[in-house]
Amino acid sequence: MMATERTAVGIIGAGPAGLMLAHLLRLAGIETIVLEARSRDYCETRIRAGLLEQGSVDLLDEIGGAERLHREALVHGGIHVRFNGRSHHIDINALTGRSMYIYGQQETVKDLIALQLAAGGQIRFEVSDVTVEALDTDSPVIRYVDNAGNEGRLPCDFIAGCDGFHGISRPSIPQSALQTYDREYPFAWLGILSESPPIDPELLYVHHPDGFALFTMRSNSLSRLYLQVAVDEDIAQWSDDRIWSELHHRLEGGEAPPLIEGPILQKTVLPMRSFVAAPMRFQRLFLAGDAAHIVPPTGAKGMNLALADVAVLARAFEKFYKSGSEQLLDAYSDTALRRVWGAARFSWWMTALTHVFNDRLPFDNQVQMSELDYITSSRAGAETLAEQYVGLPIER
Ligand code: FAS
Ligand code: PHB
Repeated sequence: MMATERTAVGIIGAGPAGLMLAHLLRLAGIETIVLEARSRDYCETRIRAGLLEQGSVDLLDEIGGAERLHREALVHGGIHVRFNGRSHHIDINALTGRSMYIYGQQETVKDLIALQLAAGGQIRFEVSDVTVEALDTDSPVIRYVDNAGNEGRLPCDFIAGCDGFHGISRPSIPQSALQTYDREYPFAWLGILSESPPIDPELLYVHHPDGFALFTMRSNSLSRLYLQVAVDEDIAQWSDDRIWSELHHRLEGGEAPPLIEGPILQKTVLPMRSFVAAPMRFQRLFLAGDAAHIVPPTGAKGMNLALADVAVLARAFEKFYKSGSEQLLDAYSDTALRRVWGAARFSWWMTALTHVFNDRLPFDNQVQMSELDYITSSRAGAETLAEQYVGLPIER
């Protein structure tokens, strides 16, 4: 039986973008319904990003969603950058007055879901066959099948496509109306989650002749480690012993603290890509987060960009519902894309700075080493990295 209801903003996707948007709009008195393909449990346990910029934490504070974060997150003031067998500390807090927060993306998602449901928000999990239509009218519609197999038809004033890179929102926009910018990298990341204590209180980014490596963490007993591997690497070829021996090989040496091993709880190969779709709006459909852009995780920008997009979008909806003005809605795409390109450039730059490219000229490799030397020995160089890494304030 077809259920018909209506809401102001129909949101597709209960990731960081969709959930933050739903709550920002709730606080502005604007109704939403969130439609999510996966189960609540899946969304709350999916391992992804782990580093929050200061601006993202400020946003979570603003909506009253950071109480647990402030109890459990690890607050970082800097990072280590290692090359030619030597580590260099970049004191980001001293250079910018701002900090980073280590807090698993699934924890942020868990907090946002709890916040939204506690406030009476509507999140429909395990929906399927989601499609959008009538985007050129003032009553666009989301069609879907709910988790009991009932067809649903949801007319709304606006649709927010927060359904990630593989969602249905972006592909619903005619190709003629969308410009896409794409860059694939000739390598991937092998990432593990291990039950082992961090070897240092802060992150360690390593340029090694055999490939990039990153040491990060989720807590004082859970570490997250990444290795640069071939673009088509087969995880089945990587036993836990092989992973640990390669991590020892790239992360240790000189004054670096010894790596502490532990049971590997999860291991995956992550593709590396930069992708931007513009504009981030088509008629009454607005894209936010990974639905519109992907950055390589080297700069830890993915989740933070998703949150920044919806901070801008929420302000635009608020102005529309308060004053009828579409000025900020019309400006949304340009405003969001300015930050998106900044983060896309920084993420590409951090990747080019720290990874091994087999097709590079020896001259280029020397330039890379000189750039590593510059950002770790010049205050201006370190400051450039620091202000982008900790995240520029969200303009909205
Ligand atoms: P999300 O992808 O998080 O959320 C989209 C939601 O939409 C999902 O819940 C999905 O189930 C739902 N959805 C999809 N299609 C749908 C449909 N048709 N109907 C209804 N719902 C639908 N960034 C880092 O900085 N560090 C990392 O280590 C890191 N690791 C990552 C690992 C992986 C495997 C991936 C994919 C990304 C990773 N990222 C990482 C980037 C990540 O953090 C994203 O930028 C972030 O999840 C983007 O948030 P959203 O835009 O909300 O999209
Ligand atoms: C992570 O903690 O998963 C992480 C942190 C920083 C990065 C990438 C990933 O640059």
